[in-house]
Amino acid sequence: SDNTNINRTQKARAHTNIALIKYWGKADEQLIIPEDNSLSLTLKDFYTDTEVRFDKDLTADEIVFNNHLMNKAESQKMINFLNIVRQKAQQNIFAHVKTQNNIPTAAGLASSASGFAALAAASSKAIGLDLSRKDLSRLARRGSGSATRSIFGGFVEWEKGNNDQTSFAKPIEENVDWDVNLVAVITNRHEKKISSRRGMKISKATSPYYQAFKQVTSRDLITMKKAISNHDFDLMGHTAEENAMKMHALTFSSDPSFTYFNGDTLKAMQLVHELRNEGINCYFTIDAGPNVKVLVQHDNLKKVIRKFKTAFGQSNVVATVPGPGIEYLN
Ligand code: 2P0
Repeated sequence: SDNTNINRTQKARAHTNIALIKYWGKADEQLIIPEDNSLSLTLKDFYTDTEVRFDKDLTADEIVFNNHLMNKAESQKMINFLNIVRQKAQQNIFAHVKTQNNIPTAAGLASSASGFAALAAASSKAIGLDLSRKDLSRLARRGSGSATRSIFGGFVEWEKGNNDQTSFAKPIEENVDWDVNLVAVITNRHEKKISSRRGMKISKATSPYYQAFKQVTSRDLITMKKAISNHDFDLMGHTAEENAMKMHALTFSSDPSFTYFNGDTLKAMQLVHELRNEGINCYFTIDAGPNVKVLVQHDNLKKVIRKFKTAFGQSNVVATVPGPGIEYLN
């Protein structure tokens, strides 16, 4: 086929996102169609840069992650994703992929969201597809659910849809021009033991509270959208914290039961409660790992940072603000 322009390097940057209304369960595991809509905030300082070049002389994909050449097992999810891209472009040609996580102070906040969003953007463009952001969101979804949302900046909603065509994210407020800050508290830098993929599957199959979670999540989503449109920080923070706890209740109530919390996670949650008792309005949310993210406004930011640095150490506390969607770097 005519692929004269294909042997060129395409670079893209995608930022990670933090879910304020959690995605926890799939209606379709193959296509990654979620059980419920979710809503997230894209973050400025945590991102992945990926470059892709398709090369007809290659006999397999070659993937370098943080300067380390991945073996077949490590790169299988990304190879599966590139197979989808090749199929869409009707090209049978392998790729050089170089991907770098730019997460301050090393691991702990590594994310499949920014990883697959960056890979979707770089690989689709490198192979000659010119996708709209909606179609890019649909493509990123095939790599990892949370990546669906990282195509867009600011506050983003992933509409669950009911098939490959209708399940994609939409921006709610791309340029967040009001006072929202996030402080990430790293309590453990090691990779989680139970992947989100496995954790949500166990929860959906076994937690007696799963249907209740679906009901409250649809209500929380409405409240969250109202909070965002009114720029109501306290309603946003409170709703995010409550929704996170409902998600984590699904892990505790699964069979076998499990949790992403460690002792320091609980300590960080307690510090947020203490700060609120002191009149400092801040709220936590926690993903499928032990690290805690604290939402806070500018006037209280320094106090919150000081409190967590004292408790967890200087290098384990990183502040950021809302960030942009996909960027092509060339
Ligand atoms: C989310 N989290 O909405 C949820 C809430 C964490 C808590 O990690 O199986 O890595 O690749 O679709 O996107 C979502 O898990 O799982 C996730 P897959 P993903 O961000």
